Amino acid sequence: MSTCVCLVSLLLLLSGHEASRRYEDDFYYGTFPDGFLWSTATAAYQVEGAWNEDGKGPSIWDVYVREPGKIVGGATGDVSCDSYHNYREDVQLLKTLGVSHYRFSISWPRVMPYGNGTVINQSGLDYYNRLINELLANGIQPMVTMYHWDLPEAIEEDGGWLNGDIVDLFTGYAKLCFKTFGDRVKFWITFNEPLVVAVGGYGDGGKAPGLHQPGTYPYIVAHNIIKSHASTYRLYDEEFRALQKGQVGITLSMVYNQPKDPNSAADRDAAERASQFEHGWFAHPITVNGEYPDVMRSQVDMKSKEEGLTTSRLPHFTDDEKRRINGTADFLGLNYYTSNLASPQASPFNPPSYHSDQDVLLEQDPKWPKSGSSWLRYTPKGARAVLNWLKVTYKNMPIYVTENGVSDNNGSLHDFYRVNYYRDYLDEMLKAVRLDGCNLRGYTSWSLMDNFEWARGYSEKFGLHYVNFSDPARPRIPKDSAKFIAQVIADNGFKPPNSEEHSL
Ligand code: PNW
Repeated sequence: MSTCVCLVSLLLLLSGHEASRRYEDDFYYGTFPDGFLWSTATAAYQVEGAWNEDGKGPSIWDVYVREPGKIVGGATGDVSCDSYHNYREDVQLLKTLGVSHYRFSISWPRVMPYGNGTVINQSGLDYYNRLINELLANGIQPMVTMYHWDLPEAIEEDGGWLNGDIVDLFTGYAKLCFKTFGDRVKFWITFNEPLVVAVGGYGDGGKAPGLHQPGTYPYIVAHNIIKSHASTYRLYDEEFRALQKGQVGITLSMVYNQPKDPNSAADRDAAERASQFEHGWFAHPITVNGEYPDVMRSQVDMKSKEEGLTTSRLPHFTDDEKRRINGTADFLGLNYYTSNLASPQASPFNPPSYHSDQDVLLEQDPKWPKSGSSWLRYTPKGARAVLNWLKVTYKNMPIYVTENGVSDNNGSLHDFYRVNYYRDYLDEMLKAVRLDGCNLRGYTSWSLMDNFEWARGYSEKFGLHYVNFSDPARPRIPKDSAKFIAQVIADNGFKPPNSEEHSL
């Protein structure tokens, strides 16, 4: 009897203590909740091609890829997968995968060649109408990103995201999208990864338009993106929501910042600081209180002062703007690929940059398995951890994984490492839902097919389908990972190996 009581209390103690780490090293069999959304993704510049066809205006990427030395192999997205002409085939691939949704983006300069209302390109609108109608005819719902990095070049010539006029221009473009497609599109993502636009495009210059002012531009760009997002959300509320009944959110790229030594308070603080700079930068004003995270405000204010500046490099929202910005996401989109180890690092303030403002050293463990991209290592546990971080930090608001995937450099059809990656990452997400109560509503793989991987050209491939880029017809062939994902979707998760219906 007393042994029994002892055992029970020991078990209780252990389960309480270990609750957040249940099944940490085990595979967990189970299914996602009913109604879980399954999707796969592409982006306009990465797949469409037809860069100057039928009245499309140039985007900053059409210009950037023509600058010598910017893109591996001098590649461009001029043709890429040629989805502009092959979209019917794309929809058939989606049908075979069994997805409920398809995430694609609209190219702003394809529908507004100058980015403003002076010219509306009907041929561009027709293309997206054809794609949306083809999806719906095949039982697939569109999930639409309005901005996946391809700004109209005409707007960049007026300062792009650095010029506050862009807020009204973007809202005008968003209005055209809601008006034209909103009868059929119920899932809107205003921006894909604003951090990459701000830091990659205007801070370190590795992405279009390739500007390099790392201490100031990223903060100005992000400020204008947040205002554009909020203005678009308010527009939907005021003019479209009652009739169209869709949802509007924003997608953030989230590396999971893990304390280098979990037992060190300084490392835990560093990890939290990095996460607030990366994710809180956008999620905090939009979902918490209309302001940047406290730690970001204090760090950048302090560094600005040290440099002798009289105003902070991190701008302020007015009270009116704060009210307008707070509460403008029906969901957060999460792009999760990899993790970092965080520890404190006192950075010199000269030269100031978004990175040095954080006083954090971010690195990866060389033992983590590599991929075809230098920044991406196999870190499935971060998927569960980042979902738990979001749950705690943003009051368990609805989350959709809007990208997750892995690259190689050869486009192999027998991509067992990608199958392993998807299986392990998805299983960690399943644990987050079933064991930790995270509010994850859907999952999107990146990508439907191999495509133009920005500055890496065609040298890094993320596709579930192989694309032959030397064949003018751009044929697509399913990889083993496509069959695997189709099975997971059919099972809505992972059935135990002895389950009768399991057909793998
Ligand atoms: C995403 N990170 O970018 C983009 O949305 C896609 O267009 C792109 O093709 C895909 O990932 C693969 O690179 C990311 O640092 C940029 O973790 C940075 C990170 C993740 C994704």
